[in-house]
Amino acid sequence: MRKLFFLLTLLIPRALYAADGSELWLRYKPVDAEVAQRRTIRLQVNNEIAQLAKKELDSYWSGSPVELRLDRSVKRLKEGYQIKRRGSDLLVTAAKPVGLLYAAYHLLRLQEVGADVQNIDIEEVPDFDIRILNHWDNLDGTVERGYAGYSLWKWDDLPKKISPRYERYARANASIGINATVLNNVNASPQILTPDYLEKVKALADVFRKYGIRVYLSANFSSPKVLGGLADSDPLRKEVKAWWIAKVDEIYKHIPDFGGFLVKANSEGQPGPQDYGRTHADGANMLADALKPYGGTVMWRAFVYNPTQEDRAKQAYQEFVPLDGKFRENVIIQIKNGPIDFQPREPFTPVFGAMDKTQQMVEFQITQEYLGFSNHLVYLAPLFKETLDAETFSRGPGSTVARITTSSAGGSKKTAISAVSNIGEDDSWTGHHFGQANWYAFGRLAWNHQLTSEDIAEEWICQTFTGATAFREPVRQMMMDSREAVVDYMMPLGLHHIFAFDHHYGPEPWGDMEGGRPDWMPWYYHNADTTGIGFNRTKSGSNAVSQYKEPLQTAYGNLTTCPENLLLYFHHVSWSHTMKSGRSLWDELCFRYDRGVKEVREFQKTWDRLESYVDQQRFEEVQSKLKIQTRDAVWWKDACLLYFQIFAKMPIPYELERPI
Ligand code: GCW
Repeated sequence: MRKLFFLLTLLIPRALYAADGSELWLRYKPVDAEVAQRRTIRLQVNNEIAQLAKKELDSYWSGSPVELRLDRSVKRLKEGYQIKRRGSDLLVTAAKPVGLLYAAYHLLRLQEVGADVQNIDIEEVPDFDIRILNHWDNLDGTVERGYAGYSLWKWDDLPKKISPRYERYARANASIGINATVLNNVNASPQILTPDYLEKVKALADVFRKYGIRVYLSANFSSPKVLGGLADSDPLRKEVKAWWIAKVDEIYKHIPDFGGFLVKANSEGQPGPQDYGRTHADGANMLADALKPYGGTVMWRAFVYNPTQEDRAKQAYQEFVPLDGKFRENVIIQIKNGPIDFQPREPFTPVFGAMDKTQQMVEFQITQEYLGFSNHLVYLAPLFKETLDAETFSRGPGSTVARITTSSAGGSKKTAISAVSNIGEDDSWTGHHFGQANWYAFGRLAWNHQLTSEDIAEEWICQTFTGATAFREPVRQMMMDSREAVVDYMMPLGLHHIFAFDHHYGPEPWGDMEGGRPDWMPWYYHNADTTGIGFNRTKSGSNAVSQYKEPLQTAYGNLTTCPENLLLYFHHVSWSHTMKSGRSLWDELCFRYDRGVKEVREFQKTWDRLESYVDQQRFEEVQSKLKIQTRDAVWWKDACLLYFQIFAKMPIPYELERPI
């Protein structure tokens, strides 16, 4: 009998869910006829998005009756909503139809996590106006830095054939408040702006619109020359401006709510205004002027660096800060969270807060280019929050990156936040089931950056797997520990960019290419020699610290006050330097690498213990990824320690595991 009972408990949770992860966190159970009878979902307005809100609740909401009300006069709500109890009903008010849709997903989320809505009285307004995914999807179906299969967008089938996945994609985004998407890679093919492709883009925009999602495109700065046959693409030339104006008109004829352009210019070989002796502002403003009559926005990236003598970490600041105040109102400078490139840990980019008269936005990377691709379980909410909560001191204490990027300096300026997507055509959407949590977390933080990483993880776990305490708590803990674990086994203490050349998967601290670009070589970043290790960015080195406001400049610049988790980012430190733990730097490095490996082994054990709570397929898929992660962690530890030991000339402490 007991055995039978045990077998049943194994079967029940598994039977409830789809096995391949394709439903993401949207695993609502359809309500039965009795519930549908008992509660009504009332809606007065006749609007497609509002109807969708009603439909979602009709299908899945099993609580009290709901009245969905549109009140355009409550302007402060923007895309937000209020949910209140009125007698036995719930009253939902929004200023825009999409607010009703977001409220519907809010209610369903509360239902899934088992929250009490008896005395509900909430008002939610998104922190950022534009909450946007960047797809680095190429027109040939490949995805740059994509680890979840080919692109979702089937360009050859569009516009005639509409994959059902487009709508599922839009719904998933709407459920977490994402309201915009850039369809194509920032290394943009000019072809995306041809009439044929605009038809295809229009077909996607038509699907996304009813979920409140606007389409943006990455534009290649040479498009006038390549597509229009002009002699060049000089932004100050009359014909070039006219070409863009006509192109923008054409786009809006197809897509009346087109969002605008994302541009990577004069970066890693991409064309840009500097090709013609013009500035980033000249380039961005020309596009902004063309978009302005339609309310469109230019997101102009600050990810620029060249193989000069100058420290790569300083270059975005040097190119952009002098242009402060020169950009049009509808230009937003899109800045990667860290000065180098989406590393496991970097300080925040000092451009944040250094351009008071210019709208700025963060670019995060959800796809794990530098974090073990879709093989490693790394929950990114803590990383995102580390940047958003970073204190820049630009306008005194409290000037966090979040505060700077959520406040627009008046006028018609919009605020925005972006992240490079990890989505592909894989059944699980993201390659790793836990990669879904990072898509989810980005959306939730873009809506409310004050949510805690723990709370977001809880929500996601309850909706994606189960709310059972015995499952939820250890999984949440594993997620919370995962970011520090990856820092430990890849690049502790402020080490950065010691990845294998080009693909960025494994370690290659020894990497050096005769005649190659020095700023693409790991040695450039770790500078290990017999005296020590680390990049000297203090006054006696590249002086990148000078780009930070006081008191950060002094704190980072001083060996004793620099946070240890950024030590080797800012300092070249002697191997025998005494760390806060009392260990030498070398021993500390060994200890951290070893700790990273141990942590991932714990993740394996945690997951194995939870087998009975997860369907077989997802259980095994996560289990096998954790095996890869553990092997990779050992590989990282051994490779880095054995290599650095050549310089440190010190033994690996005996209590730690020997390299294999
Ligand atoms: O992180 C680096 C990537 C490139 C990427 C570039 C960028 C799209 O290695 O693949 O190109 O950054 O952000 O522009």
